[in-house]
Amino acid sequence: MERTFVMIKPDGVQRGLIANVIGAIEEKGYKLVGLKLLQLTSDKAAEHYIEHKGKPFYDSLLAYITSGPVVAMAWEGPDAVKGIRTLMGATNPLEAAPGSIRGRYALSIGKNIVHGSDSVQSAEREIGLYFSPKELVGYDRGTDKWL
Ligand code: D4T
Repeated sequence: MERTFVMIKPDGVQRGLIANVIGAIEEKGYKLVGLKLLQLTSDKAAEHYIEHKGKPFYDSLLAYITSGPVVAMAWEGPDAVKGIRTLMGATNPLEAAPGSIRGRYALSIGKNIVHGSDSVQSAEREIGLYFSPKELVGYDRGTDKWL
């Protein structure tokens, strides 16, 4: 069982896609274990995207991700990191599979609706950036045995 971090970025919130993104992940079978709406500060955004510091798109990435509220979430399920990345589609919406979240809703790499952790280590780091342990809620669902 794995946990992963997912963020609905400012364009996803502004375009009214919160329910669609949550629905896509929930319908697939993953379990929501943490959820909050927040406005990122520059410091928090820099911490989140530390691996991209110095890249050509870094400044615009920080401006974009702090441009409005985001939805931060932790999701749980078997192979959740890889499975949810697949559900989101490729980073560049032009290459994202048509039925994926980015394939359905996004047009450009600079406004690609969602973020999902790219490894188990990143997931642990990112969940820790946004949630304290007591804000994560583990629970059983009656449907778990059907997945
Ligand atoms: P995130 O982190 O948003 O889920 O994206 P990915 O994990 O799929 O992709 P990434 O880390 O390589 O990129 C982070 C973020 O930067 C934007 N970006 C990326 C951009 O605006 N221009 C670019 O050339 C790249 C590579 C999009 C996602």
